[in-house]
Amino acid sequence: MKALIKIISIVVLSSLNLTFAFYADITIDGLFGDWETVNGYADDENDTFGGPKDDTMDIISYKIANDEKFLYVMVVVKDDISKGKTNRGAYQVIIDSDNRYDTGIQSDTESPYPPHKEPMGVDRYISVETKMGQLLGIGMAGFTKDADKIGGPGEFKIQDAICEVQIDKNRYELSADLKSLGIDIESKIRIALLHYSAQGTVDWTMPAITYLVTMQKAKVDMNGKLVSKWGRIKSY
Ligand SMILES: [Ca+2]
Ligand SMILES: [Ca+2]
Repeated sequence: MKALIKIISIVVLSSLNLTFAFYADITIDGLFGDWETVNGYADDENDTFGGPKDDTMDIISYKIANDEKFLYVMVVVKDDISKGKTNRGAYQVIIDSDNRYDTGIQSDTESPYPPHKEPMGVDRYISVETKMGQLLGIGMAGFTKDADKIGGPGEFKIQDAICEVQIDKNRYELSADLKSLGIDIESKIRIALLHYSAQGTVDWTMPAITYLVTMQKAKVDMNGKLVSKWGRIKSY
C-alpha cells in the first residue's frame, strides 16, 4: 500500500495543472472494485490541523469519476469512520461548478476554508454527516453567483438533489447528480475535499483539482503523454 501511494504521489506531482477526467461505471453500494481503474490522487498522512488528532478525518487518497448523470467521489481516510468521537463529522466535496473564481463563495475570503493557493469560487458542496462515527446522511447545498457569505442569504439547500453515500470502514463513496450540481457535460470544474469535525479538526485537499466532466473514458487533455500512459495501463 505504501508503494502504491508513492506511485500515485509521483503521478500527481508530475501532472500539476492538468485536467483529469474519468468516465466510469460506478455503483454506490459499499463495494469498491468498480473504482480500481480510476485515477487516484494522494493527500499527506498525519496532516490534520486545528483540533485534536483525529485519524477519521485524515484524507489519504481520493478518486473522482462521472457518467452522464452523476459525479462520483471516493475517499480513503486513515482510520475507520465508525471510530469517530465527534458530534459532527462533515465530509465535504467542495465544487466550483463553472470553473469561475468570481461566482459563488471565494474560498480564500471565508472560513471554514483555511489559507491556500489557487482559490476557487465555490458554487456547490456535498456534505456527508456523521455523529459519533454513525452516518447521519448526505445532502447538497449551493451558493448564488453573487453570494458573499457562508450561511448568508446567498446559500441555499438543494432539497431535490439526488445524492447517495456508502461508508466501508476507512473509506466512503458518494454520488451526486450533475444537474443539481449545476455541471454541464464536457465542462471543467474544480473540486476539493474538506473534512472537519465539531472539535475543530480539519483536513483538506488544496489547491483544488481541475476535473473535466466528459463522456469519454479516461480522457486527459492538455498533455498527450499522460493520456497515452493511462490509456496503456487501462487497456492492459
Ligand atoms: Ca491527509
Ligand atoms: Ca464558481
